[in-house]
Amino acid sequence: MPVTLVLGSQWGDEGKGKLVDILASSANLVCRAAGGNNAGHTIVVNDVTYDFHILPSGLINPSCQINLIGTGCVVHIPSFFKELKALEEKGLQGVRERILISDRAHVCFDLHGVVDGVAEDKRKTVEGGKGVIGTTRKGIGPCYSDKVARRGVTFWMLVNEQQRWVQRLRDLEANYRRLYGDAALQGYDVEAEIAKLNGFRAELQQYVVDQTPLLAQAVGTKGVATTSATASSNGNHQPNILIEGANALLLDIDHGTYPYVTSSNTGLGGVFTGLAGLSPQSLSAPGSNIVGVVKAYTTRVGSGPFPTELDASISPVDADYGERLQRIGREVGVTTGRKRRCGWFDLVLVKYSAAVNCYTQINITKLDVLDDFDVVRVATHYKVGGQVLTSFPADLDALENLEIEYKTFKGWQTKTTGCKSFEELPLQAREYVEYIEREVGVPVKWIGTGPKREDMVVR
Ligand code: 2SA
Ligand code: GDP
Ligand code: MG
Repeated sequence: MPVTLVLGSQWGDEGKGKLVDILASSANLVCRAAGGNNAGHTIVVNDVTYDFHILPSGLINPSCQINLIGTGCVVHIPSFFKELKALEEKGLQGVRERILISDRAHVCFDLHGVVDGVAEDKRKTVEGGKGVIGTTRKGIGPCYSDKVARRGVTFWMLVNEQQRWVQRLRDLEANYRRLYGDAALQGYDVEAEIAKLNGFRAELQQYVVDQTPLLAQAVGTKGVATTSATASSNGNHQPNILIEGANALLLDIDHGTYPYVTSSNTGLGGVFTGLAGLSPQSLSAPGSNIVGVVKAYTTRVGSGPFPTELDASISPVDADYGERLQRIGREVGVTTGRKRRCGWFDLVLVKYSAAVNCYTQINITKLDVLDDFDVVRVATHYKVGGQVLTSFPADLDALENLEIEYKTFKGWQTKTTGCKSFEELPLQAREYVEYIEREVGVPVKWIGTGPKREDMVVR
């Protein structure tokens, strides 16, 4: 059975959620592999806007019987329930019957959120604030740190080992109080958090599953027990599987612009560590694909190097292009409401992303945002000291001080929203897409021309 991975190729917010929603119409198992409610995926269907953070976007589609939050994820439980409720209030049916959480996923506590904020505030006071990461303050970094330090709490522990998880949370609190002092954690009440989570435990029991047999059976791996969850998926024992990437390759803890990254593996590798049971061979099944979602320009929210950023440090004209991308593209964080930084398309970055994530298909998104531009630029090469770099550098100082070569395209200055086929797109827009396709070396299968589900040209 086919497995489709949808991965962010730049710094996030490429429009992964929209593609997942479209592909979910032919999937019955949608999985999140990594991350937490730092992610924000906006989907517009029938003029209703849905925001997803920790829940998989497959929930919009009633045919998606299983929506799994995988082992590689961290879940803030009150936010999980708040998001379920928000979807129900927007009229989605049966969401509680279609959501599962891996028993090995980790619990992201309120404590982690508090500590995330404390750590960010502390970074502001060091080296003139250079170390500020611009996290979402959702506790993602501290939660993954505790997981790696082997003192975190899994969902299995939470629902089965009452005394143990409570003790662990108390130990975590004591640890952070030692590290940051009582004043920093003022206002955090561990007993209140324990009581709140105890209130959720009974309902949580029904969502917590052993993910490995579920996925292994879904992909057809031999020698695993049938689980009631996969057996009941549409009566189909080999469901179409869709993996919803969160964040993006340049935010990957290993392959991104470290330390200005999130704390999980957001790239291809994280799919396999985060979703045990999904064999790499399943990707060679007919119809399987790794789809890179690539915005037609570049955005970044939070700190860190951004070679093609269009801001006042370059020129007022460039700052104006950047401001227009931000405004027309409505580039505002779904989770935090922060304005996203904007810049031209960066081919060096996307080629690097394709090399790491091995895309077999690309979805170019938000092409329509460029519709009114007189020119559109693509960064083709990075240079340091006049020398062209042969790959995306690990050296952040180099990334901050690059000379960049751009190719300039004449803008198409014609509306692309509403175009139903590639041929209907204006000539210059087609040339722009074909150039990216040729240079990245991966076929462009979808082109986004607006936020709505129907604003997608399929080739
Ligand atoms: P964190 O909170 O520890 O994961 O932050 C670390 C860095 O990762 C960035 N990050 C994101 N970048 C883009 N989009 C994200 N989701 C939201 C959205 C962001 C928002 O969809 O708009 O609302 O601000 C996301 N989540 C994390 C973050 O900015 C840090 O640079
Ligand atoms: P994700 O994190 O990759 O799922 O992306 P986000 O949802 O955070 O950000 C993408 C934003 O662009 C959302 O507001 C989408 O509704 C919107 N969007 C997605 N595709 C398109 C497109 O092709 N054109 C336009 N104009 N907006 C789009
Ligand atoms: Mg997003």
